[in-house]
Amino acid sequence: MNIQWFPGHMLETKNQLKSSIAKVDALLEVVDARLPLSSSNPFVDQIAKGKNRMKILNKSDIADPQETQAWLEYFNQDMNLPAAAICGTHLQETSHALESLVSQVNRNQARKAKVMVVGIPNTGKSTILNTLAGRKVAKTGNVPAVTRHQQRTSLKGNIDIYDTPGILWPVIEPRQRGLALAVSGAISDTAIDYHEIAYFAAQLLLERYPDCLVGRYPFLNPLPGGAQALIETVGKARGCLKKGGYVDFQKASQLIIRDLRSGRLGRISFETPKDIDVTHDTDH
Ligand SMILES: Nc1nc2c(ncn2[C@@H]2O[C@H](COP(=O)(O)OP(=O)(O)OP(=O)(O)O)[C@@H](O)[C@H]2O)c(=O)[nH]1
Ligand SMILES: [Mg+2]
Repeated sequence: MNIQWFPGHMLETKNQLKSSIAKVDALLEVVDARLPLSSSNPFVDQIAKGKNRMKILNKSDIADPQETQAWLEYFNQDMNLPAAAICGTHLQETSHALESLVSQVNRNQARKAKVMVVGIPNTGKSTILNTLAGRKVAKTGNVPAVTRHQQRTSLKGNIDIYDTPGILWPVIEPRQRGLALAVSGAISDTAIDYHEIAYFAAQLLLERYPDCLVGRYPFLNPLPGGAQALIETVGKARGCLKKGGYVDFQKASQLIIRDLRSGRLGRISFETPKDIDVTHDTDH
């Protein structure tokens, strides 16, 4: 079964984007640096045709720096798509990315440059907007689908910037992509099974980031051989127990996911350019 989460406002946003795209000069596409390909919405490729565009790998402060570098090379060189990695609360990084995008816009300085911020939920679009504006103009939050309406803000440099609600697509396939998105926090908790996404996360951590696991959970000595054993050991050690002393897998799973999402497990990327073609299709 594939993950499905497509609340009504996303369809409405999609239609609004289609009709308002002609009015903007450039698109600032915000993806999650930990999974830059899985968090890229194929719909953006469709509406971006002929537009100035920049892919922003946000949350790079909690992504694996080596993988982020590999992704930047992939987008900038292999895909010929301007890309930058930033932390959304960092003024210099966000301003630099915006300036570089606006500099591509062919305009008379007297005319406003119109930039639209687009992407999937929870990638940090509104956070970036607040950083650029230097004040809280948009609501942000650590759950997906915080922004529900398009919002225009005027920035210095004669720039109008539009924040938009994050959008996904009706059925997220393949399953691996849905799981990576769920682990990142892009999909509502109501549409996911914590145990299943923790299993996926545990496999990733065991295979690619064993040192991060030991750093956060020093009691993992030796490292468990599989995902289920890892969740169970963490649950036992951290007191996630049910009556009778059995491990509460739901609680243990939530604990691991929280640690991973917050960066407490270290700087972790969920995918690398080497995974390409194995997990992606673009026909949505
Ligand atoms: N570590 C880290 N967290 C970030 C960064 N940018 C944003 N966040 C956090 O990510 C969460 C989502 O941020 P928002 O700005 O609300 O995301 P959004 O893309 O506007 O989300 P929607 O409105 O739901 O589409 C918040 O908890 C932010 O504090 C970043 O660069 N690094
Ligand atoms: Mg938002």
